[in-house]
Amino acid sequence: MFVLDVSGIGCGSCISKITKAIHALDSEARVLVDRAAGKVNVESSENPERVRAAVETLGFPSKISA
Ligand SMILES: [Cu+2]
Repeated sequence: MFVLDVSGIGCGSCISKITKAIHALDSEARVLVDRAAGKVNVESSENPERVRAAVETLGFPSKISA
């Protein structure tokens, strides 16, 4: 599992966009978005950097949480 710090998650629609983008990379991924904390927990064998880039492409500045 890895965690992304994601800015600008404003509403449920943002959450579903982010979730869909991650599922496009790995349909089996488990995605848990904590909107208040700006954290996206991802359980996936996909490369974290690829997932981060996919989320950022949607317009949400993202970094891999240390
Ligand atoms: Cu939104």
